[in-house]
Amino acid sequence: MSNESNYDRRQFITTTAKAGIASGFLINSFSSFAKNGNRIYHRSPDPVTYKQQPLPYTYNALEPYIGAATMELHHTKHAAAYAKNLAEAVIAEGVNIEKTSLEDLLANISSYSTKMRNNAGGHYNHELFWKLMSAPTKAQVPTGNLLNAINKNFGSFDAFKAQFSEAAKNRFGSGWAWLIYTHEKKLLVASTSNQDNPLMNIAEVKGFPLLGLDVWEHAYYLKYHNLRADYINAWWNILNWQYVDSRWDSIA
Ligand code: MN3
Repeated sequence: MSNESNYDRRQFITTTAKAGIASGFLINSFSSFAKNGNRIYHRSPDPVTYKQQPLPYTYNALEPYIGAATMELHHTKHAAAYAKNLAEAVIAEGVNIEKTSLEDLLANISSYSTKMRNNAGGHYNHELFWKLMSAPTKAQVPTGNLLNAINKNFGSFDAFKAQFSEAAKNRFGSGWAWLIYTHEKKLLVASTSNQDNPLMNIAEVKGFPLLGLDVWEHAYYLKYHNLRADYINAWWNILNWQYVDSRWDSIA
């Protein structure tokens, strides 16, 4: 932790330089997750707070790929419920949210109830998900460092996209697909069921989530019905690589 102040300085520069993430997330400089009982610290570029935040764009901003009705329901009903239930669980289970970051709570999720697991995961995942998307005018590929890392880990950008899309398609039932940065400093594609995520100490594959895709039916059913693969294909058009790049640049 000796470089924390250096990191704070770097994070401030990074955060204020990047459009869209300059709105006061400097609450926790570090987040952590556990591996074999050891604390591994990752620099969280943009920690998720316990309270649901407003969408960073209008409901129709992601059209035609995700419709306004889907976004409104998803944010005001589904995601809002996770945030509300998380707030209840935090009180019921005596979590001091001033002292415990959401990422730390996820790293110790096995110590809490199923309600906490489902809703802390649900809240974290959705708050991240909104920021991972933007109107379909932004760059469609990562730049520089992250693109190099993807090429190195997956062979090519297209090979990564194919592997991620397969993971999203093949997740049975409800869940998420992820691109994570592991303790072994590798980029990996993973998927989790329900509202679990790779920050949780119970996750099969653990790591820091660079990006995640919600493949619950509520995320796509109004427009795509049962055609999850069409939703996944469409989603690449609204993935905000600029934001993913900023996450990568802050931890790698
Ligand atoms: Mn959802």
